[in-house]
Amino acid sequence: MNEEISKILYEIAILLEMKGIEFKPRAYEKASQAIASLSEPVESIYKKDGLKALMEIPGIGERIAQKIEQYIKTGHIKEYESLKKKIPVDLEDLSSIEGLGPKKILKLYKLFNIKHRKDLERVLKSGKLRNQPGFGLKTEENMLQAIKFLKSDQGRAVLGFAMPSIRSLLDKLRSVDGVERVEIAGSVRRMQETVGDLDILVISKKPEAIMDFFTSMPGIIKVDAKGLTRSAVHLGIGLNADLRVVPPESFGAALQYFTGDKYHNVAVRQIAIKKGYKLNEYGLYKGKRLIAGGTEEEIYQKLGMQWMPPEMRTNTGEIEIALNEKVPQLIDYDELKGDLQVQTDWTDGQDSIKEMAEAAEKTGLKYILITDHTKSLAMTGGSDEKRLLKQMAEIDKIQKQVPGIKILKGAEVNIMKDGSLDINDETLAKLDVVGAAVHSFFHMTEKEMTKRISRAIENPNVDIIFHPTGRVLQRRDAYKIDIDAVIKAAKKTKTVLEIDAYPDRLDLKDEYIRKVVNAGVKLSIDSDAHAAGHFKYLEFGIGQARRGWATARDIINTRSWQDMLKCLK
Ligand code: DGT
Ligand code: CA
Ligand code: CA
Ligand code: ZN
Repeated sequence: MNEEISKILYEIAILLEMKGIEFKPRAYEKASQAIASLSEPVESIYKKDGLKALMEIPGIGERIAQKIEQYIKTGHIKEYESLKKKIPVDLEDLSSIEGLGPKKILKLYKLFNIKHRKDLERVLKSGKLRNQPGFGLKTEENMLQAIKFLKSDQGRAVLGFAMPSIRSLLDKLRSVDGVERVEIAGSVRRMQETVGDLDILVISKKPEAIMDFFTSMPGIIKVDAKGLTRSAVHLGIGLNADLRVVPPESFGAALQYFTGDKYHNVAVRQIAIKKGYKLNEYGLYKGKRLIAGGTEEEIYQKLGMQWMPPEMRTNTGEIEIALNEKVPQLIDYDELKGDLQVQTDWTDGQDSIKEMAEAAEKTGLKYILITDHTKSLAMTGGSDEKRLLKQMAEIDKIQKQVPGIKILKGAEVNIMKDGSLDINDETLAKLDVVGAAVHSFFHMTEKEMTKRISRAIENPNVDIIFHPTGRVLQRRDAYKIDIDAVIKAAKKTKTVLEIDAYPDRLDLKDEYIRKVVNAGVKLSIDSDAHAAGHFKYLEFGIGQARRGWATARDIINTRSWQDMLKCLK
């Protein structure tokens, strides 16, 4: 129910914004986020103490609590339905198109009766839109591109968002009678950004019991296959899953094979053939004799290779370094000490500075950098110079209440179209760490965008470039940029480049991380948290760093905050 209510509140926010109503949309948006991040069902909160209990949820006021109550009691919210009657558009469908905000959606509905993505595509292709004020040929191209992008990525899930469901599935499987071991292989184990399906391997004394359980779990949409060694189902979370029961003596071979990726496997198999072996998902064989199979380590060892972390297995050079025993010591999942991109309710974050600090401390972090948005991002309520100074004073006060974690002062300063910043240098110089990022004018030539970001890099106050390529998975491509030139500028000025760990950003991507590491430029891994529950996303930034072969030394926030500051320009 939380998900439904959260979605409706969010849609009310958009519908109100369409009508040009002020402030109220923001309240609904916050309430929507608050409901989405609850760890218990909202109806059980309501059961405890009614309306009063609902109002105790941070971000929920009396009016919105009444709406939620109405939904719990009747299954709908009247205001939503009357708004929806006036503007009957498929908001979820349309607002997933990059560049299409509430105002434009409304305009499209009024002009051409566009309710769905399909309608929009038709009108775009007819060329009718380009003559309308506020649209034009460029917008038309961008929107068509965005639609194409959405289509190409369908059927894959963003790993960081799907991971909690994946883990809870694995835990359920672990508790089934007879099960001795459960591992996830495939793209999930390699920590790929998005995953197509789940490849689960199991050792069990009672294959029948695990297969019965797997194919009859609640929420399953369809069973594609059911056998004693393999079953396949469509999970309700929008993913397919394969489960294989494997004998213990083959488990390592199966894990190696189903972890992939395909290109890595092909290369490893060729090495096996060259040595006179045969390698498949059951084991490494000399003729008919099993040489290795129980663990991955013994298979790689017999092939004269070092074992390497799954994140590296893409056949892009890892085979050679494994043969030469030069596999790097990648950054580990427990090595981050701080988080250098954290938003609060001073701008578009959901929780207060104190709540963010406490949540970060709970996840084991020693420091966070508060980086709220700045003034040219009006929709987030970005801070100007005066408000930044006020926030710094506030941080000093809050610091005393949370002695277990250091709160550093920073900002996510907006990089303007010409590469200048929207906060003056005098104020920036007072912050502990300054992050700068592009949030607008994405469609520039490569040359213009490179110049724009290089100019920001050259500002002596800019320490880190946040999400350096601006992509959002399944939503928009990176802007055009000459990454080598950006890395060179960062090197010259000692500017740090970020790996934004937010699951649908993961920006920089792995290929670029390797370039940064090779150039000896430093990186940070930051959650880009907009709520207390978001620090858990750091894991996926670390996974991304590992896929880019980064070590702890390459990442500045593996250090204490004092040593981290010494890495800055
Ligand atoms: P996904 O599911 O698209 O996110 O990516 P993967 O890597 O999980 O791919 P999937 O599920 O098709 O297959 C799981 C693993 O099985 C894959 O990583 C490597 C292995 N595999 C699949 N097809 C082939 C193949 O044609 N040749 C070899 N050598 N291995 C394969
Ligand atoms: Ca897979
Ligand atoms: Ca598969
Ligand atoms: Zn933000």
